[in-house]
Amino acid sequence: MIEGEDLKPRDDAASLRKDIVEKLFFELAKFPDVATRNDYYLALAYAVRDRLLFRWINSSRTYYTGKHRSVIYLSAEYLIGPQLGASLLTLGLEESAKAALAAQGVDLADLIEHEEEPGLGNGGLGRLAACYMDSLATLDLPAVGHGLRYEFGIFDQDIRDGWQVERTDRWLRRGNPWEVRRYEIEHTVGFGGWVDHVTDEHGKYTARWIPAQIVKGVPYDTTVPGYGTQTTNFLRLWSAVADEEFDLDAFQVGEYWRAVDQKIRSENLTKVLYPNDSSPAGKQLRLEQQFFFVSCALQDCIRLLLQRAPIRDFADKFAVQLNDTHPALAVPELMRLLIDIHGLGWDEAWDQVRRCVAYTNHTLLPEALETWPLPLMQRLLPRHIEIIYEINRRFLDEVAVKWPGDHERAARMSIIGEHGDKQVRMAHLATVASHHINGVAALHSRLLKETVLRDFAELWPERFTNVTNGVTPRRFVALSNPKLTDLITDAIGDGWIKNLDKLADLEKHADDRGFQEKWRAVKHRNKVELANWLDKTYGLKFDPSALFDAQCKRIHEYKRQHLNLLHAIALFDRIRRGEDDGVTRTIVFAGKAAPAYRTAKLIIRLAHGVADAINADERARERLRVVFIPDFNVKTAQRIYPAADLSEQISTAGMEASGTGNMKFTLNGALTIGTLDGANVEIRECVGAEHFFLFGLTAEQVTERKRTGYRPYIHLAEDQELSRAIDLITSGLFSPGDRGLYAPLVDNLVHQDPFLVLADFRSYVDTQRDVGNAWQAQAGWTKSSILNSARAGKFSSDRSISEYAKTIWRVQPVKLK
Ligand code: NBG
Repeated sequence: MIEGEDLKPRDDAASLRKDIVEKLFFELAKFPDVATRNDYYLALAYAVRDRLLFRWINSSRTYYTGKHRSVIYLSAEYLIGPQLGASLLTLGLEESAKAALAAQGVDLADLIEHEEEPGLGNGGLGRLAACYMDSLATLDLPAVGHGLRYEFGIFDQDIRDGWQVERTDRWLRRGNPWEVRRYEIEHTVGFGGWVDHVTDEHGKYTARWIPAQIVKGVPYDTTVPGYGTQTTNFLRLWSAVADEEFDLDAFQVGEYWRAVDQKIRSENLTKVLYPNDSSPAGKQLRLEQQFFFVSCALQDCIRLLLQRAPIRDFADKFAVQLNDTHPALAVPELMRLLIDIHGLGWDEAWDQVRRCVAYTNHTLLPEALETWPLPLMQRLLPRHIEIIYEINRRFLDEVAVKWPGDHERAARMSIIGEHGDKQVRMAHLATVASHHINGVAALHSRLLKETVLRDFAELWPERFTNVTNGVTPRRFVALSNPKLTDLITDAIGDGWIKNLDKLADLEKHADDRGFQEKWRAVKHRNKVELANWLDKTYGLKFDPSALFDAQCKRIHEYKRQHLNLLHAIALFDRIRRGEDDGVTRTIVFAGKAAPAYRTAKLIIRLAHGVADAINADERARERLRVVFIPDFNVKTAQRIYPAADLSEQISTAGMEASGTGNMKFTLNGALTIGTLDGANVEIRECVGAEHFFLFGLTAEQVTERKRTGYRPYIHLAEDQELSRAIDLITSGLFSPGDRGLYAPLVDNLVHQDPFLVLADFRSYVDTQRDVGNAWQAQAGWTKSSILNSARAGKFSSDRSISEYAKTIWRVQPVKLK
């Protein structure tokens, strides 16, 4: 008999080389002499995948017989990044792979570079989901991430004449070697139609939903290996295909086109990711996507559960986490499945939901809180809307008991919003159903309780908690910053990769001149590499000895890239006026704008305008550069963090829920200039106020300014440097031939300034002067840089996931057999 162990792939270079050539032959039908770079990439990826599958099968076998509870992570987005390098790191295969390929005359680095990442997310929220999957596996926690397999992920960003231009992301065009399609699993998902209410011969009332349209969901699985453990979990992404049985009637009456049209429409469901960052699109297709994937996920959980346990064990077996409100339809869908399909009564079903569902909120911005028009939801999900109404009725009874006669409060709390057109408020639905509701940083969780969910926090204070975000040190240090990794590991051993608090051992080296020297050399080398890559790829130039000042994130007014630009313009203006503080700076931007977000796109245009004007000025360009790196994604992010000296975290206080880029920069030794917003607050607490450049109004002061009537133009009168910067924009210096180009941006700043850019300008620019001074005292700067890394242990996603596991999910690690 063949046993699993007999199949175990061997990891030495010779075995791996044989496997690669075998994959070339038998998967790709190529012999080495004619194999392209993509062929070699795929062959290596398949060989690596075999090793991942081997681990995965062992995990699945353990889970299959176990009695543990698993995490079901529901997220509409996962930004997992390129897989090859990360898999080699986890499997400890880098050296063998390098040698195996070298023997074939192929360069590993070239194949890693070749890989195109699946951009199945917009930004922080999707990347957080990916970091969490990594930590779940690393901590041996059984978990499945469910999501959508978009055929086109987030658009690729080109820059033409300084403008963002979007290109479709055809990430699947060269094949995706990392996924496994599961042909044996499929679930049907209904839309539209009507509901029959029947009372059977035993007097039992039942509802039966007769959908008008049926779509099939099929899963594609991607392994998620844990680091330093054999545990391997998986991500299950659902893809929509047409339901043949349904199409058949149309065929029978000869309506070929109707049948085909139906098929095309079904398959459109998972075609494309909505490219909005923290602001919902309100489109029917988006609602369909949300329902589609949670329905598939829950049906899949029930399928697995019923193989071994009765339906009543659902909540004991699964902890269902809603990553923002995008998967909130899981609440009525689970109710429907339990009641209509599996015969539970309302109370029993609600008890199951309440014991397994928890909700993470990721934003306070009112415009970003999801609501769906009631008529749309009624038409698309007639049974679910009945269930939502019943949940709401019972919930409002509870509110009336606590606050009798307080109709205003009841209206505020209702799941159905009655202002103007009726809406379903997804955050309320998620909150009412969840045993825990958490924000993503201490400040955010506090503001959540004080503002958007205040009434709920008064009703159920015990349900509210905080879990500050974290990032995986595997991808964002060990993989992306190998030189720093070696330096740290030489100094303190490699335990920090799995236990990031161990970075604290670096503190004792912070004053050591020799260590500082090496630390600085690593940063410098990383900058040189980035500079070479930028020059080669985009012809963009910067001086690696300059202070590398970086703001990399989605472009949004609340994140205030335009505040950063006003500073750049002020520096340019100073240089032109003959003031020189002796600091050479490169100010780097990277990030995508939502395609319909005009102001964000104009900010990108301004960044290019400023960059061009500086470049054209011989004196200025020696001191100052503005560089916009196109197409920010996980792959480019991995190049930027290791090279950064200064991390820009300058959102209006109270607006950024947490931020996670801030953590990635800190871990890689960048110092932060930032407001007291999101996780910046905790980063500053950890690294120490003297190693953090704080500026700006606090969240409370921001609220107060707005309450008392904020008038931005008074700052123009008070601050000459500010008014000159604004004048330079309107002068046309940054838009030759079109003076009015930035008028919408400038008018908005001067007259409305909803994000208090002008109010924070002086404080920001003065603090940037402190940055410049600190930079010139190299030893002090390097010491701060070391301490930033050393004290950032808290920001590991392993810490976040341990907190979720203990306080929210009540799940235990499972050791593999
Ligand atoms: C984003 C916040 C970030 C936060 C990430 C991850 C949404 C809705 N929110 O501040 O803007 O870091 O979520 O929690 O995308």
